[in-house]
Amino acid sequence: MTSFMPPADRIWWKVPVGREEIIWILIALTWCLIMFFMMPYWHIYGKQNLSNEAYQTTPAKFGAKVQEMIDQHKVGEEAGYPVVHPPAGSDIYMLARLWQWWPILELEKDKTYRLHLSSMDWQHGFSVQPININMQIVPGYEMVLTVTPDQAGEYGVVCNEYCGIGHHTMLGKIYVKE
Ligand SMILES: [Cu+2]
Repeated sequence: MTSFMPPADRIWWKVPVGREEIIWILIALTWCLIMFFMMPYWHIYGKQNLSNEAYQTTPAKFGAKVQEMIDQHKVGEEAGYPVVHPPAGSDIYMLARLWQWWPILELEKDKTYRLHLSSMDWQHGFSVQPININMQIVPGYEMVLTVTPDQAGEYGVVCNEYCGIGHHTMLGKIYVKE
C-alpha cells in the first residue's frame, strides 16, 4: 500500500504501528525533549547567552539619559563621536539612530556593566564584532544587557537590520581597556 492510496483499512489508527516506526518516533521524541530542556539549561549555564531585560521608554527620555552619561564621563572625541569612559560597574548607554551607534564607549576589562540600548527612530540591529552578540533594537523599548567584557581590545558595533540608504555606514565602537 502506498501513502497516496486511500487506506485499505478505514480505521487506520487501530492498525498496529511497525517496530521501525516506533523506534524512529522514540528517537525523535527523545531528541526533541533534549533540545527542549537545553533551552533553559543553556540560558542559565551557557556563558555567551544574553540575559536581557526590556523596559518601555521614549526616544526623548532615552536620549536624555545618553546625553547625561556623555556630559558626565566624556574623555575625548573621535571622528565627531564623543568617547565616554563611564565608571566601572555603572549603567551605560548606547543609542541607535540613522545612521550611528552613539557614543563610543570605553570600558574596563572584567568589570560588569548594565548596557542600555534603544533606538531614536526605527528598528536597528546591535551586533558586536567579532563576538556573537546580536540584539534587535526598536524605538520605545530600552533593552538592558548585563555585560562583563573579558578581553581587552576594540570591538565594532554594526547594524544588522537594514535601515535605509546609510545602513552600511552605521558603525559604532566599544573599547575595552586592561
Ligand atoms: Cu540600522
